[in-house]
Amino acid sequence: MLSVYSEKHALRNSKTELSGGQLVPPYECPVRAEYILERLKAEKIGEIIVPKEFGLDPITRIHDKDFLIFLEQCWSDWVATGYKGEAIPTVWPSRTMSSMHIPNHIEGRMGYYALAGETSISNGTWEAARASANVALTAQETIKNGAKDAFALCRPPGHHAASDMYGGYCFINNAAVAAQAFIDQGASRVAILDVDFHHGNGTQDIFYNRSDVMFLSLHGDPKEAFPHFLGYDDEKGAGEGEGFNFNYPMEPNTNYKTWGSALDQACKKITNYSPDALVISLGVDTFEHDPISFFKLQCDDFKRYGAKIGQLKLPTLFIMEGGYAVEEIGINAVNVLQGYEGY
Ligand code: SP5
Ligand code: ZN
Repeated sequence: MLSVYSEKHALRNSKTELSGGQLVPPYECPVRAEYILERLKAEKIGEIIVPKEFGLDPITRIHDKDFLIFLEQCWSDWVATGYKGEAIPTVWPSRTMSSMHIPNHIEGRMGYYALAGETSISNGTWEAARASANVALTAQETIKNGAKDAFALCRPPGHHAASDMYGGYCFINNAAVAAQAFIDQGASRVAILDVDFHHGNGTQDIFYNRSDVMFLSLHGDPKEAFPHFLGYDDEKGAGEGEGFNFNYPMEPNTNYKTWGSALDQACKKITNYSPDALVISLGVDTFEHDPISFFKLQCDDFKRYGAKIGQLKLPTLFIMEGGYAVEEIGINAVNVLQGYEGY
């Protein structure tokens, strides 16, 4: 399988994450991508290419233009105020406040566009996020041109980002941008299967009213896990999109037996939908030793579920999302690809 990787991911190197009331070194750190790259090479998964530049057009098919301008200018606006730390929001348009007006002050703009406060923005964040989207689009293009699958080693991840919201370590929704590219190139139906530990709230939100992109997510129950306010199993889609959104929330300590049968159910939905392409939001934070998650998948389980995805026999685009047990991140991510390929 061909992989796409950009060294520019390393420009996303913020020093702080707000976690448990402390500013800690971010879980979403550059070494994650480097370990995956190393494992791809060690296991000889296939050719590794650099991304092409696709510009902003395919990104604005998914994201609000003013949101993208905000992301681009956030760090310089923040620095211009004289603030010493990295850019984090401190205020939000909470339930009974107005989100009709976008403030001018950077503090207000941060809160307007942020869906969570753990994710600091700093120098290089925008450039890395753009490169990550180009990685996804380059891998997508190889499938459009006839490849049967590809792996986009995206960093930063994307599935929490909505049309005009960032957070959960995500800025541009790489999976949504790639799925939309398939549609814009003539696909009738695309399925996005999100196996990251966290609910793909951004992807769900983006396609919630559409029937041409089915979204299915297996994740930690939002009653207990980030992003806390979306991902319940009664969220089925709306309007045209009703019946095209499926959530499989699972409780703490879920093991592969339970997780794998949720995957089987999701796979049945995908088969019945008969999509032209399948996008996998591939997070490996379901691993038993992940530092911020609570599922109990073991290294070999990643191979097993890769094989199930392979049995769908669809053109398949793997997009890297989360996974924070960095020592094993390469093994677990590449195990999915090897299981998929029938090893
Ligand atoms: C792409 C992705 O996987 N994003 C995940 C973002 C989760 N951010 C908030 C996590 C809060 C977890 N708190 C647990 C702290 C353990 N010390
Ligand atoms: Zn995650």
